[in-house]
Amino acid sequence: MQRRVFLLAAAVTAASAAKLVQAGTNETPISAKKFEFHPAEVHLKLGQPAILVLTSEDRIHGFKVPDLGLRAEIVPGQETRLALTPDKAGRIVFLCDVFCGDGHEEMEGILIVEA
Ligand SMILES: [Cu+2]
Repeated sequence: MQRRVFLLAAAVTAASAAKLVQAGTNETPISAKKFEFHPAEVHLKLGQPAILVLTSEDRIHGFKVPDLGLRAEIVPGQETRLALTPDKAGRIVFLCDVFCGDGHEEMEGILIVEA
């Protein structure tokens, strides 16, 4: 079954993204640095709009969720906001897709969508 994702905004400025934030939308911060995401495990609710607020502590990283067809770049000094509404419960891997050094291949985390 094909997953549907409502991508409202990718890599937009915090100012314009703020207009998209609606009451009840969960904001989840995720920070990136060589070679990890923190938190590496993010819990989302099935069917509930969420915004991932991505920041980097050191250099440009990527944030890719292959199963959802989502990706963004995380640039130091900026917030990258990704809006999504998970429509399927389960575990979804996210990873860095911008080569950032020797530990790049292990730089990943997981979205856990709970029903
Ligand atoms: Cu990387």
